[in-house]
Amino acid sequence: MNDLLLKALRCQNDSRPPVWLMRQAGRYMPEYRELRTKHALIDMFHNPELIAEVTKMPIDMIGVDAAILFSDILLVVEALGKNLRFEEGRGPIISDPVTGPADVEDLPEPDPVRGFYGVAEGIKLLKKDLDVPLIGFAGAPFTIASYLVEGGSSKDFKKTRTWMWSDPECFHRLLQKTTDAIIASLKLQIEAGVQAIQLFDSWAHVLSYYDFHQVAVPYYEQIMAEIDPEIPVILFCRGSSVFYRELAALQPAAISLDWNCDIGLIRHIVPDTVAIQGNMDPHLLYAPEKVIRERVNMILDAMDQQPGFIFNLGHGIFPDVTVSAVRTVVETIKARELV
Ligand code: 1CP
Repeated sequence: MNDLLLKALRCQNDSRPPVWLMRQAGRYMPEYRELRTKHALIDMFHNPELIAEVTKMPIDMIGVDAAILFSDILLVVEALGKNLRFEEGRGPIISDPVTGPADVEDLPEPDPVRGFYGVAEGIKLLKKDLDVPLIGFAGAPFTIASYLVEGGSSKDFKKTRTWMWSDPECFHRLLQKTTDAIIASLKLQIEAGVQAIQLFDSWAHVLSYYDFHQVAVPYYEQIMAEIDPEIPVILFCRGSSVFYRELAALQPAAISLDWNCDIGLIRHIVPDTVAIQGNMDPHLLYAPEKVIRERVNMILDAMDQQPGFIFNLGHGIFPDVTVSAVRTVVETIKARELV
């Protein structure tokens, strides 16, 4: 069993750093695209065999040190009784968005099985033959609430921001119901066997510093308090270059940094009981191989001998990068001499 990730999450890794990559299972892989010609995305997220097959793809093909469950942060809206579909070229669509106070009151008690049917079975299948740790995940409340309010992806988050400022009490009730559903979904994944959790606050960077403290931090805290303390939690938010102190103060196992900051400097500021994950610019996967190698090595040099370091990108892999660029990243890390 390759336990580099779990060791690094305890800040006790004494060999080369582990590497996994956000969105490591996805459209940049021809094998994945081939599967997608046969199945609708939403069906794949509920099919245990396909969940296991896609989760394993990057382990076999890229050689990463951890698997992340093939699932989606948006399945949780189904646990809240909402209708979710993914449309080619448009992304996720929630056909019955939350439009006002009455809709918030009408949200049912979360039923994780409604959103995550097939997921626990998929995790159990994976646990039988994975030789790397399996990471489960959820979206953070603000990010999920924004999809519920906007009905899908948004560029300006106008409805979400307007609501947050005009009726904060009701917006917090929505965040609370979302949080309850997220906690239920994480418990389902942990019971089925995931060994670590990452929380994705993909849209946190649209928040002002003040609003981040109002609508993000208290809910991260609640989620962390509710899940099994034995399971390490990685906090990821876009904007972590600015918000890293707030993330580290919650004492998660790790914080995941975006690419706008000096990772070595942040390592010296954040307590050494909190591991650091990151932080290569995902756009560098479009760069020539030589440049990719140089930039990977720069991060490795900055984090040399750090027992709590996990190599990752600052955000997910784009769908149009080449498999060979992704392999170059992993190979460069694995080629580093063991200390
Ligand atoms: O074939 C396709 O078109 C699928 C694209 C795809 C994939 C591969 C979607 C649609 N979801 C996923 C899987 C997925 N989503 C994973 C597991 C795979 C892996 O990481 O290896 C994970 C962790 C996610 C998480 C996710 N989904 C996030 C958070 C991470 C991030 O990138 O910030 C978000 C924001 C989503 C929403 C989502 N899922 C899919 C789309 C098109 C979107 C919308 C993104 C947007 O609003 O811009």
